[in-house]
Amino acid sequence: MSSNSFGKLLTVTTFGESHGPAIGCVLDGCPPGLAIAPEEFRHDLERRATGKSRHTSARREADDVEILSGVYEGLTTGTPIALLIRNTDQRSKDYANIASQFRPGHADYAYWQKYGIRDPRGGGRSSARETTMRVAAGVIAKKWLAQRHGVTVRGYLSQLGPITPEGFDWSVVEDNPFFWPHAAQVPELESYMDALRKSGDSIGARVNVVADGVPPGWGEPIYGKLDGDLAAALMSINAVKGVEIGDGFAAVTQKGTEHRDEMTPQGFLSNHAGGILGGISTGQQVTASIVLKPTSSLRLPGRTVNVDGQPVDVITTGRHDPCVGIRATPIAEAMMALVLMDHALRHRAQCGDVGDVPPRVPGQADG
Ligand code: EPS
Repeated sequence: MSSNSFGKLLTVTTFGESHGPAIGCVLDGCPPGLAIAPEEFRHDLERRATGKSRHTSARREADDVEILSGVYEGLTTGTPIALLIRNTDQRSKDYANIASQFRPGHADYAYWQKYGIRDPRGGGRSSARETTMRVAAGVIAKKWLAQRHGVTVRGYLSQLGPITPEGFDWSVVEDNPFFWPHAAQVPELESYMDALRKSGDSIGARVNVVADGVPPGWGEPIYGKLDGDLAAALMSINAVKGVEIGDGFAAVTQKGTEHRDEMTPQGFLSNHAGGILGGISTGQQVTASIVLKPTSSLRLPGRTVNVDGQPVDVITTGRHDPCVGIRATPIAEAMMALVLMDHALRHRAQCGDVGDVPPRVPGQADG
């Protein structure tokens, strides 16, 4: 399988470039009978889209989804679901000057070294435009998880540069362009971003994503761990440089007595593990956190080399996000939902009848 696909029983393949005629995906392995209509993609695609606030890229795409296959009379048929979105607002001339230069911190250098050829328009395949299709595929996964298992996947921005939330309320996350969980700080975020944009620089961010309602048992030891697959899926998002599950790197200073999640007949007393033990869900909330690096496309000049290896100063013009993390929340949700749905199907395939017989008590004779 090529690396434009992921998943085992539910596989997602995306294709397309930022300035090509279209982007798309094929979602294969979705069970039949799930109702899905083109307009159901709109909400999450708009949450991710550019051009929605002054704090993101000004490119304006309609992001209208065409369902090409796998759905008949509004229901999934069990065959591959192909989704297509046509690109309509490419401005490739912005990339004329940097076609022969490498932006420091950008994938275009590594692509050039690997393939010896690249589509420089909008970053080609390395563009965040590709994440549109992950979000589209994630809409189907979110719907199936909610209907079949009552699972919900939600995220929020948990740090923007130096700013961290001073309060938390899920109900305000969707009411501001940052997915920020504390309404009183939104003006501070606006001012920070306005000053940053004026300066021409960019900034990193952190996004937290959680799944509620995940039953115990999803995830496979050893090389198909739920946390391993989640980490890979989240790390595959453009600009992600770090992934944590549960307490993540904070565990380095924790004592065992602090980190372990003690259990009572009423349930767990804490959730440092992020809802996953031994690579398998425990029935607690599944929690993950990702860090996105600051955007490398900057109008501030930087030293680099051109394709001939000559030193040059590079300036990137065009419509770029000063903080890609601002739009990353729906992408992280989609990736978590797709991994969870894949594991739900895998669990059903191997262990679907485990609950039919009582678990064997160790040491007790059969019969
Ligand atoms: C991007 C650069 C910009 C963004 C784009 C991601 O593209 P362009 O230079 O063509 O305007 O607008 O994001 C999207 C188009 C999108 O839908 O997310 C990049 O370099 O990654």
